Amino acid sequence: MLLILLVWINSLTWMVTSLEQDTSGYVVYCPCMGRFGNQADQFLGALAFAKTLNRTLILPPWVEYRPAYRTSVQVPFDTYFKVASLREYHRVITMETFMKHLAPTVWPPEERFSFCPVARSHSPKTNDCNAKYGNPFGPFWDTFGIDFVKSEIFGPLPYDGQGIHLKKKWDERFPPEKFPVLSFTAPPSSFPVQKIHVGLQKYVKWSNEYEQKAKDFIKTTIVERPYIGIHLRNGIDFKRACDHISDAPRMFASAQCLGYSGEKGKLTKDICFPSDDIVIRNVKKEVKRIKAKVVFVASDNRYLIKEFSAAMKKVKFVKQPSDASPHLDLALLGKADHFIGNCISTFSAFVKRERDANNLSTSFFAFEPKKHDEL
Ligand code: GFB
Repeated sequence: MLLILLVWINSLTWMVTSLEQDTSGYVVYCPCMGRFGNQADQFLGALAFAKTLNRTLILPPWVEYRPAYRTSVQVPFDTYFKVASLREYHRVITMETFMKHLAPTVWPPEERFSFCPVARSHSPKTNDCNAKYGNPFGPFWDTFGIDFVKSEIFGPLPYDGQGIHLKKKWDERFPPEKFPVLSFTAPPSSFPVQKIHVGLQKYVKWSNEYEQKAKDFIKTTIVERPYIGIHLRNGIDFKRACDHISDAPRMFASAQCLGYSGEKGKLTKDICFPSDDIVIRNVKKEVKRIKAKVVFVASDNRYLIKEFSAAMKKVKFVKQPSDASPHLDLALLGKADHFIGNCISTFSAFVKRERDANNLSTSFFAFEPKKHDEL
């Protein structure tokens, strides 16, 4: 009873203090580049940036692209992830709460400036961020009825970097009293995620809803352990992207297996787009190694369930029913006893980071890490 009371008082205190204006200011941005894996990569850098500037991060909704919709769909951040876990690292508030309770006083319409490193070209106005030009830019800000009265082109001021110097530079140019909200047209962070920010994944925890969905799926469909989770990224978009590996040896999330300086190996076509044969061989090897009873397959295209079942008769292969939720796939891959991912995919990278934070193992298709004496 006492514990419940304490938790209640704690959350009440949080609500009261977080709904007071943070005089150190806020950072908000549109996750306007890429789909979930890309957005999640950039989120970690943006979280670190807000902490460095000692401004509250306004958690933007996730931007999703659904077949039946003409424009992007904005899904509140806390649909998928717990806000409270992020507060163990830094002050955050959801965009919905900020816009409803704080924006009318902290960020009135006449003070809404958009921030971009350089003017966006191919857009209507020159020397302007054109923050609402195109999809998802316009639909994102329209979700909250936000219009901008002015652009602040902040380049060459960097957003990468750490510590007091970066904060000082930003505070000098954009003091919080005059610019309470820094509102970026795109994430103020690098893509792919920088090495120093990878560990922030430990503050990203699934919402109760997704935690429960994953537990239910494990109980009713996976049933037996150990289970291996695999991510097959084999849609046509990825096949096309993999045709360009020779021009981009550090493509997307490749650092997660090859290392940030390429010190653990070289990018190959097979790592990017492994053949069915390679995939089956790799799964077989891990099934044998951990004596897996079940393999959970997540994919954006081909699941190979028939092929796997023919090659491993005693193992059960399962997937979500059609219209698989990407987030439930991610949560299930994160909870597996072993995970085999696609090294280039940022969707796989989200799983790998979560698993690393929980000391769970990951390997990648067509990739053998160099032994120590080969490095
Ligand atoms: O997340 P994402 O940036 O990962 O984009 P990559 C891939 C999207 O495809 C996901 C869907 O956000 C999902 O919507 N998807 C991929 C999946 N795998 C699965 C899966 O196993 N299950 C379900 N349900 N959905 C790269 C991008 O995608 O693809 C690049 O980083 C580029 O920007 C390239 O677009 C072609 O990193 O895999």
